[in-house]
Amino acid sequence: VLWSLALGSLLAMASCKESPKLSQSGLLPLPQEISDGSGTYELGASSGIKLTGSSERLTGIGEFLAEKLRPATGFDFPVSFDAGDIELELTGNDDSESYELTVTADGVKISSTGEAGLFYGVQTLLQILPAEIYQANLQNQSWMIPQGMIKDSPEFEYRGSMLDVARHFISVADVKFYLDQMAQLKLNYLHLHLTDDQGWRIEIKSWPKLTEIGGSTQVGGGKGGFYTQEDYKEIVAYAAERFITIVPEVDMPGHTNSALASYAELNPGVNLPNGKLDSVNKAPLDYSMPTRNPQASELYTGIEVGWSTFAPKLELTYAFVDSVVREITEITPGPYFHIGGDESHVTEKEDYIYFVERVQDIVSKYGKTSIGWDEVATAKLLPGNVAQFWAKEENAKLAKDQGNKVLMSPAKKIYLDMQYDSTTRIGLHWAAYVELDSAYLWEPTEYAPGISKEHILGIEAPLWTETVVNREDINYLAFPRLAAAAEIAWTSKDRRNWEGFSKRLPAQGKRWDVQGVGFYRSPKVTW
Ligand code: TNX
Repeated sequence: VLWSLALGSLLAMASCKESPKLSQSGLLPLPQEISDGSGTYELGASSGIKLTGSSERLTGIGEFLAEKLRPATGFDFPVSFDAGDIELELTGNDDSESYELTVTADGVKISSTGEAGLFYGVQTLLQILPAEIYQANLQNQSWMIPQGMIKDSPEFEYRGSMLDVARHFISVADVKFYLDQMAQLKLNYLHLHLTDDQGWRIEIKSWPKLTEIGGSTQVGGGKGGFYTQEDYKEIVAYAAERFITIVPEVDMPGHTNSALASYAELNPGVNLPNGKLDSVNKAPLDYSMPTRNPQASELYTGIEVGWSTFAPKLELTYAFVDSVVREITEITPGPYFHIGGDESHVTEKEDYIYFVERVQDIVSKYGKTSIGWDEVATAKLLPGNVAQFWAKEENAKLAKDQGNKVLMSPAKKIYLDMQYDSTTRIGLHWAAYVELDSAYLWEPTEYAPGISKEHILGIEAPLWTETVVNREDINYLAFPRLAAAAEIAWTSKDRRNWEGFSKRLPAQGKRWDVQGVGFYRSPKVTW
């Protein structure tokens, strides 16, 4: 009896090893429900993708999946409405992000009432395949998928990240690479911080010197760069294929030296040679055109913040902002335009409020909703506008009290440019050292007093780039912490725990390795 018991458990262990379980696929973010079946389904040379339903993008989602599956497997994966063992079934035509994924002995079925939901089901399917599915060339192996069922839906509607392309310019190719990684983590907003003291990175046809001059350098004095409007459209389209919406930011009235260096006439007329505004600027200035003798400020390649400002009393400032907002919103299909508003330390408080309110009106005139860093909540926000909490709890509260929503980006938890510890080769630590467990162990609905689920639009993980020079640097700071942010944004609170997350990460680490994402191997995880 003993002998047969031992044999039984040996066999069980062996079969367990042979047949992977859905619940052990290392899914990130963790789905709402996973039920394991027994056995697997294997993809083969005759596999194909069957579409059911009708919508504009259904074929595109099928082709997206096929393109992901073809290189490593070498199979054809025809996409059709006739036949195929991987079925993508669209049962409605709404904007649902929920999906169900079922794997049986006969194949795989993903269904959703919305295109976005189908897309997220596709991302989950890729994660339950062996990590080598992400290889760009033919792999000689079998493609087993564990049987079972997943039901999934996101906790927050806004699940984002931000790239600061101003401090160091980030190429279109690197932005696309980042978008691919975001899509795998079911993130749906990429905020591009397009302008700052050190650089102006988006072509504005009616103010061409912004990029000619303002785009010509970056932190450390390198050559900088900028996106033409065509480049930007390419990023928007690439993101949209991945159900990611671009949120463009023009940071103002502070963080504007690159514009002030490009156009003398935007300056109030009092400058010091180092580009910093004189303290005289703190007293109300007479900006009347004939007497002022504005000079362009100097380009800036350092990393200090809070010393530049647009001239809020100057009417030309608003003509300028109007052109910039018009040109950018014309090529931005998403609902949001980010107006910055942070660290305007040399703008008079009443001028700041006047400026923010006027700029909100301009954004609204062009049909977009403003997002601003939390300081904007000291002004009167238009209904529906969003305050992005990064530092000041009282500002988050001001937004809430006005009936506006908060986007949660607490620097101490979710700033991807914070160093992991004192030995991290790049990054800053003004907010905190943020190890992976710290990045994971916080609860957005309990973080800022008085701000609960109904006040929160979502979560965003910003990557500031004062110390970030290339793709390798981006990857090192963003991963694995972006996965922590994604799980906090997607997975409900009761399903989240550090132990589960850290046990699922090695599988994700393998996916990153296969794709050349040189992530930080946090000592908190047994990779
Ligand atoms: C603060 S966070 C800033 C940025 C810096 C960042 C560095 C925020 C709204 N402003 O200008 O790049 O710290 O961590």
